[in-house]
Formats: sequence, C-alpha cells, structure tokens
Amino acid sequence: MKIIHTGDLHLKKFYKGRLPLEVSNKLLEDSWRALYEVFEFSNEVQADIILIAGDLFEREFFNLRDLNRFLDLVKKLNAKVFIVFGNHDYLSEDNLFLKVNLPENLYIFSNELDYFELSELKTRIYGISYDSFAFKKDFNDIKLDQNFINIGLFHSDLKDERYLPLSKDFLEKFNYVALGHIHKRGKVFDNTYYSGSLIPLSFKDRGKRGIIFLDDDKKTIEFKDFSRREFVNLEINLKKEMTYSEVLNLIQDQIEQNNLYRIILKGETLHPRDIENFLKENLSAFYFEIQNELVDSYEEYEIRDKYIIDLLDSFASSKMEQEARELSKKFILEQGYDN
Ligand SMILES: [Mn+2]
Repeated sequence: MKIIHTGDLHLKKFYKGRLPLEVSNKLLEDSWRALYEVFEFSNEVQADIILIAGDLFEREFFNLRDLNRFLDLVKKLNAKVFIVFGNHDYLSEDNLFLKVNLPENLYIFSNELDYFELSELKTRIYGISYDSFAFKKDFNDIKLDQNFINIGLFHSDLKDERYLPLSKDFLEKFNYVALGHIHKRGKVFDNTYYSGSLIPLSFKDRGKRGIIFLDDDKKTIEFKDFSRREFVNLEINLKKEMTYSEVLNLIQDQIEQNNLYRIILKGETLHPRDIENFLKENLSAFYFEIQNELVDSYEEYEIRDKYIIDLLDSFASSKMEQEARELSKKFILEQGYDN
C-alpha cells in the first residue's frame, strides 16, 4: 500500500502585506501547480490513498470555479482521496463541498469522528472535520479493530487548545497519523507526522516544502519536495567603508531568481535611506523587501568635526567670536546630518 500525506495547501490564500498583485497571483498558481504535480506523482507511483489533512483552501476566497478545478484534478486520479477540513476550510452548512456532487474517489469527513473502510486494503481511515474556526472534541476512549491497518487524519495543533488538541495516548493507537495545521514538516511520534504545507506560504515558512510519501510494502516514510520557491530571510551586515555597488553585488550574488527575499540590512552606514533606495532601484529578484535596521554613523562626524571645533575654540573669546563659533558648530553638525 502506498500513501501520500499532504495538507495546508491554502488554495486561494489571501496574501497579506506588501506583495504586489502579480507576485501573489504567481504564488497562488504555484499551489495549483504543486497540487497537479503531486497528483501526477500519485498516478506514477500508483498510490492507493491521498490524505489531505485540512486547510486545503481558504473559505473566504475559494469559489465554485476553484472547487471544480480541484475536482477535475481529483477525477483523473487512480488513488482515493480523503479530506478533513481544518480551521481555514471548516465544514459548516455553507461549505462548497456540500453543494456539489463529489467524484467517487473523494471522501470527506463529517464533524463527528468516523472512519472509511477500504476492505481490499484491510485499512480504515479515521478523521473528523472542524465545524468552525476553533474546534475541540474529546474521543480519547476510542477502540480500534486491530484486524485493520488504522490510519488517523487530523487537523490538529498539539499545543494550542483551540485547534483540536490530541493526546499522545490517542495518537499512538493508530498505525499512522497524518497531521495538518503546522506548516513545518516533521515527526511528532514514531507513527505521527506533520506533512507541512505543500509549498512555503510566507516568510515564516522557511525552507522547502512538499508531501510525505509512505510505502507500506517497503516500510519507508519520506519527505518529497514540491516547492520551487523559497521565502528567504537574508541578513546583510554593512560596513561603513562599503560602496553602494559593493553592497549591491554582495546581495545580488546571494539571490536566486525564483525566491522571495526579506533583506535585513544591519551594521553602520553614512546614508541608510540612500542605500535602501539605491538597492530598491537596482536589485533584481522575483520579489524582495528591505528591512532597514542600519545605524546612521553620524557620531563619526562629530568626532572628525571635533578637530575643527577645537580649532575654532582656540581663537579669541570675545562675545561676538563665541556667537560666531556656536553658529559654526551648529552649521557643521547640520552638514553632518544632511549627508
Ligand atoms: Mn490550520
């Protein structure tokens, strides 16, 4: 038996913040492209089951056309697809999946814990869908039939009470548990995994993303990447003596064309705003934003100019001279600021 575990696709996600429309549109298509490739992979390896562990889509923005696009892809699959709905696509009466005829190979879980039985695979798949943004249930005393391979499919945050927290005792009753909600992939217990989001969805989602592929015959569990872009936090430390073009080249050399960058400028410079504007005009990337944490090295001016001030101080000390000196100091310091 071969199983694909995925989740947190957030189809039709609303990209908040500074992303330009053409960038967010490309990211939205990235999710569809990755989904298409996962389904192709499924047919290639002849997977039996695809588990979607919630947050397949975002309710506010997902429309009937999107749903049909998804269902058309499902219809081409040889595998059976199982879906639990999570906090972003929760299953209440107005969920679009309840308004259409679903393909024969698609199974969706209700708001009560239940299972689908695949007798030819001697397998039962358990799951439950959220009925609202926050969802909590207690079913820890469930008994599973050991004559079956028992698989759990849940959208759960094991540490946050609002998102279907589940106990270790409960999870360990299953042969495998496919979890969704946390975008970072990883192993929770020997039988329990987060697949992570299918692709990275924000600067919080570092590194590559994809699916988990289980081959029960070979007894292997592996992560497979399906993302083509990464969100990268790039910290750049400037030194005062660096020229604009040196800074530009230093950054440009680290940029890969498909990725999105948050460039964090640190260190000291004489012209924090100018250098930011220069980079904005000259850097080339699919997308970048600049977080400017540069310190203006104005103090250095004061030290250098102190010499001139001392020189002025050494002249005559008449009232007029003193006033002239104060004016000169002020002027010198203001020049420093302007630069
Ligand atoms: Mn979620």
